[in-house]
Amino acid sequence: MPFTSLTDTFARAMTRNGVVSKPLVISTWDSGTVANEAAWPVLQKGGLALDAVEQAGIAIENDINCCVGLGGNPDRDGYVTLDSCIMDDKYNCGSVVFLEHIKHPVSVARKLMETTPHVMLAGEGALQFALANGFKKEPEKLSAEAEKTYKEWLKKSEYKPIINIENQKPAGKQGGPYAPSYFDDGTPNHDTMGTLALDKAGNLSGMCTTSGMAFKLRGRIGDSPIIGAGLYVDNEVGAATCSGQGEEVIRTCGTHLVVEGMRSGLSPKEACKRAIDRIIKINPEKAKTFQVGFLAVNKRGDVGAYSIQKGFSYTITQGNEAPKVVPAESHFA
Ligand code: SD4
Repeated sequence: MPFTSLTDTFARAMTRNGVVSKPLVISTWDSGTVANEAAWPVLQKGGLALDAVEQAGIAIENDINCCVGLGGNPDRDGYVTLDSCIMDDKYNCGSVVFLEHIKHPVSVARKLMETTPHVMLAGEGALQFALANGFKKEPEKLSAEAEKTYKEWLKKSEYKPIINIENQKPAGKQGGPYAPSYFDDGTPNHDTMGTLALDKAGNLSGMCTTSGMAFKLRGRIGDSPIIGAGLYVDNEVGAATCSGQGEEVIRTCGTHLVVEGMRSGLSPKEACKRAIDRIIKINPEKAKTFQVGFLAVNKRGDVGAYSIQKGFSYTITQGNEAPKVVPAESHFA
């Protein structure tokens, strides 16, 4: 093995303070514990980062929560539509958007990545692909939690279907009548799961899975299934994922920006901060009304996060430690 490659391998295996930091897995939010617990056994056994992140996605899609999987909140017409993507250490990626009736969109995204030349499938075609590949069609039924939240939303939002929708103006803190940034009780309208893993061999992979913003306009796609927006993995440099208001992430190619920041020498946290600063700079007033949080890891296993508003967190699992929830620093206190 040539000297440079040995040095490189050595450098990649160590963090700055000399502690080996792989394998590791990080996921958005404190609900990342569920994801990490599913990913960790794969990594511990020396398995692939790709397998680990898929397991993370499956676990959270099985969970009933507001914002991921068929148990999540519906769009404004009452249908749950799912978005997910996955990316490995060789720039292979797969994505499904506006997928209905399928429990594990992350696995459909992986199937697409591994068995076709394509990167993205939408709606009816994505469903058709899933069914053709043995995924089961689940019945159209809201989880009890989602049904309750939806009924509540219908009452308070004085739902009026599709009348001059383009003319509707953002409404105060809600940031728009279709997909509120915050619910009336103050809880944020997001909890997308993004997971990044660095395996024993030093390779990175990531996935992102969501039911998107609750009560979104039917057919609306967020950042989560878009490569370079909700997820990006460059095995030479690092990987990033995010959660929050997808439109703001799409217009800045958020996670690609974070990874390029790391390529130019920034730490994961600095790179996340720079991407957040970019979003805020576009419209500092508007930035007060929504949340975006980035999460990143570099090839050495250094981890960092940064968000616009307080409250974003991530879960990290490494070594023999139990999953640890870490609050991210934010622009606004
Ligand atoms: C979206 N980014 O659809 C997603 C929502 C989200 O945590 O992050 N939820 O825009």
